[in-house]
Amino acid sequence: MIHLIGAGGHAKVVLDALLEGGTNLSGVTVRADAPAPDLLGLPVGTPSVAPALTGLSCHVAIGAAEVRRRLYVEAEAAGGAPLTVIHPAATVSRFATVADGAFIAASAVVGPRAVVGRGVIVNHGAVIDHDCAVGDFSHIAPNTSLGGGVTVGARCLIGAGAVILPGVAVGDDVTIGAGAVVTRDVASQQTWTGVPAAPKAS
Ligand code: JB2
Repeated sequence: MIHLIGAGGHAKVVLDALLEGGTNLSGVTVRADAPAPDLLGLPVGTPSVAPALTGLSCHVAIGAAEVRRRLYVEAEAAGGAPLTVIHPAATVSRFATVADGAFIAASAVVGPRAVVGRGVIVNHGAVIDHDCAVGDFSHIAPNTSLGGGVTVGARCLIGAGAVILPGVAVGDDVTIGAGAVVTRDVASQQTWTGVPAAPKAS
């Protein structure tokens, strides 16, 4: 039995991956104040308080890192077990490590000795090359490319189409703009954009 938490855009992508993998869902929770969701035409429950989740595998399908982190904490407190979801059309090396609650989308590639942290999103077409490490609750957006040995900290957003050159280290809580090319290390809590990427002027 699987319990999906969230019913927005990202939930559709995760649900699609689950269904492609032959999974049946036990339920979907959304915020009580959320508008009626269109979740691929499936019925969606709307409990305002998390139901008892004992014995259920749970996946938090929400893009915002802090919300995703918090809801995993709540789900585990309610007895749920974080579930990793990997689309059957993703390519994940048998020598890679993917932690609990992560999501790997269709056409993503995770190379050998790469480590994908808890609750990470590796979105469509993203490439995580060999020996990379992606920290907990980060989001690697569609069509990004992380060269070999790249490290990305926790709760980062690596924007769509960004490229991070091999061996570069990115800190925690970093945002990299879409299409940026990161050629050198990025300290925590910074936003970098452009080609080559540089700190965004505030
Ligand atoms: O506290 C919460 C909560 N906050 C938001 N509790 C619960 N149970 N659910 C919460 N949500 C739910 O997250 C909302 O009710 C809604 O179902 C969902 C957010 O949907 P939205 O479509 O706004 O965002 P998303 O996180 O599904 O997708 C974003 O991130 C993806 C990675 C979008 O930017 C997508 O385009 C992107 N691909």
